[in-house]
Amino acid sequence: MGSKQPARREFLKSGAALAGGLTLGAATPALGQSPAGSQSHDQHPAPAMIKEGHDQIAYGERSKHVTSVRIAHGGRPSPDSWGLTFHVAAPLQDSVGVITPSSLHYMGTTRGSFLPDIDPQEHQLMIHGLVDRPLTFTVADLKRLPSVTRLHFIECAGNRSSRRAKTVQDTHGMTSCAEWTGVLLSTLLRECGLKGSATWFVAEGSEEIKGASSMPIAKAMDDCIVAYGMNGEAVRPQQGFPVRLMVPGFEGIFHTKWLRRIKVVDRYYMNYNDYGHLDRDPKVAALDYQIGPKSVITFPSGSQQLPGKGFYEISGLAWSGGGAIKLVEVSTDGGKRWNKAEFKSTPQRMAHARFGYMWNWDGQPTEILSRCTDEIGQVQPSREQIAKYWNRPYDQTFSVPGLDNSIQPWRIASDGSVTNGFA
Ligand SMILES: Nc1nc2c(c(=O)[nH]1)N[C@H]1C(S)=C(S)[C@@H](COP(=O)(O)O)O[C@H]1N2
Ligand SMILES: [Mo]
Repeated sequence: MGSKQPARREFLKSGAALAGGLTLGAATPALGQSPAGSQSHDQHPAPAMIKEGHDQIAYGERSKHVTSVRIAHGGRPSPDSWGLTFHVAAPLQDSVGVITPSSLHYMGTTRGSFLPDIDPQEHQLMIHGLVDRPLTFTVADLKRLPSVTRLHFIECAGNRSSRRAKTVQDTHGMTSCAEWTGVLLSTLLRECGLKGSATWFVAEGSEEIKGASSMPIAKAMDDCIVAYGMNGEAVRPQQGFPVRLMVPGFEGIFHTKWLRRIKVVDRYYMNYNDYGHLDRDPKVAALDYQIGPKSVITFPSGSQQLPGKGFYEISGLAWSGGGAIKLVEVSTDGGKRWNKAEFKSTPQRMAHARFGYMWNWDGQPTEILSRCTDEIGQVQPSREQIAKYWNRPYDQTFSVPGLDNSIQPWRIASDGSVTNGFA
């Protein structure tokens, strides 16, 4: 804890610090504490009952009072009038903890796609090319092999803030984090036996567009997962059922969904997806695939409303392709002073980390920001720093070249309304 941060107990002791509406005096006794049982029932009539049909008993649904949904990203409707699905962003403003529910996980498609409807009994993954033994694996084969379960984020390279964006869903919703289960790709490649000349591999999906990408073989042998499980169940169709590749920390496009083929090769192959990286030197391109250290405050964030001055827990997410998040700092005065935030659970490597910072808002207009540092010491930059790095003039119209991991400011007005600090 930074020494400047008032102890939480101070907030809780002082009724004056409580935000409007949160008044301890109005608290009523909990059930069972009331001396006269019947009286307390009158005060607190039992809630109406949810009438659940067979379907909802067999497979649960969320409360009708919880309405947060994904939205089309980048102004393109999804599905469009031909039924093609495009990018949809996760509602980070309503997120708690670090796991994105599967039904709210962002979805990325490189050029719009129809979701392939794959029968897992029929599906096969082929590994061939520069290997001693080309092999095919059914989903059942994969499930017989030793598995790993790891928390990992995915983030689309198109996840960027702009002055036009209103909410954190617009600015940062193209990232999500889930618990993935599957077989390490290194396990499969060892079964096949890599030839000495193997330096790259190409992963290919099953749909028309294929979603093929070239990646360094070192990454394959390090921590890639051929995943069949997501958040305790089978990977969802939108996320690549029955198997998808997880390439922890790399740009989203490499996480090949509906994975059907891995070809081991001796050079960078130019695929449909790789054309986006044409301007990079293939020898060092792999370094550019990695997501930089990034964080964002999800509460309070754009379009939300603070009811009044008093204490709030500022909450947000931090992640990096470089490993685990080591430090998150929060500023509540537009970046003059930075305070150490607290982690809500142990940060995992290449996974979202949830941070919090207790803030006593004095009701004055201000700007709140977060920045993070990862385990290899990379620090999240501001837009101004990025502009300086690229030798470009900085103003509101500056658009970050490549991946945008810049610090996101949220502006708090005296009426408690929250807006994008870049606007
Ligand atoms: N086969 C295939 N894999 C794919 C894509 C695709 O269109 N086809 N889209 C990629 C892109 S651009 C992203 S950002 C991620 C998104 O993963 P998600 O939809 O599970 O969030 O999947 C990647 N894998
Ligand atoms: Mo993407």
